[in-house]
Amino acid sequence: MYYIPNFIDPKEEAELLNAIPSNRWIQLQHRRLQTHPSSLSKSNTLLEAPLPSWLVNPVISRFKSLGLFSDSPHHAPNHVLINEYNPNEGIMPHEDGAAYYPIVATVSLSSALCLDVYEKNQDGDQARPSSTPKWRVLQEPRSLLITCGSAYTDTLHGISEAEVDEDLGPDAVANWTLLGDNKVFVDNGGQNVRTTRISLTYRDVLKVSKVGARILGRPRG
Ligand SMILES: O=C(O)CCC(=O)C(=O)O
Repeated sequence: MYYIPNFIDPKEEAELLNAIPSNRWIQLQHRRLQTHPSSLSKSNTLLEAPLPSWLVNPVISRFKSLGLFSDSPHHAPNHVLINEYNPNEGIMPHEDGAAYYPIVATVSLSSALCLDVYEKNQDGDQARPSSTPKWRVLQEPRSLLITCGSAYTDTLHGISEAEVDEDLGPDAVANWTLLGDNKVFVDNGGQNVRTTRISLTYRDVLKVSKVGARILGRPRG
């Protein structure tokens, strides 16, 4: 995993938050989700369509200058999941799976929280919700977290349903020395009081169907 604080600036963060359409949310049990440009089919196939421009600039342009996704099949993300978590909401430990090339780039907006990372256990791949994460990654607003390689294939990740992330410090947070401002958490007694956080997770879906383009391109008569 790689962590880059202040990947976007506060103005870019505000523009992204403004651009997220209010009518695309799907309410799940413990978070809200939207999928761009569309959801995958049952066979994990994406119908080819461009991402909206507000998801491309400035984020994907900046990925390109860092060489991110340069090895992936489409050389750029083609799919973005947007998750919104209120305090006390989270996501169960899971892996992102084989639909995607093994790299996910996550831009965090609005609030900090900890991502819990679990090693897959030997008899199966499910972490028990009660098990202790092997690593905690503190994601500040405007940061970028890149998960790739064995971090993608050999671990699970989740977010606890907490109002406050506790015990934050150099021993407990894997990216402590990389944070943009770890003093904020020191000054707050090692706590992060969560507000609503939105994450943009950029991915490259392996299977893309060009059916839409072919129908439009079919000659008449
Ligand atoms: O919000 C996050 O940072 C994690 C999202 C996630 O795990 C997922 O969309 O699969």
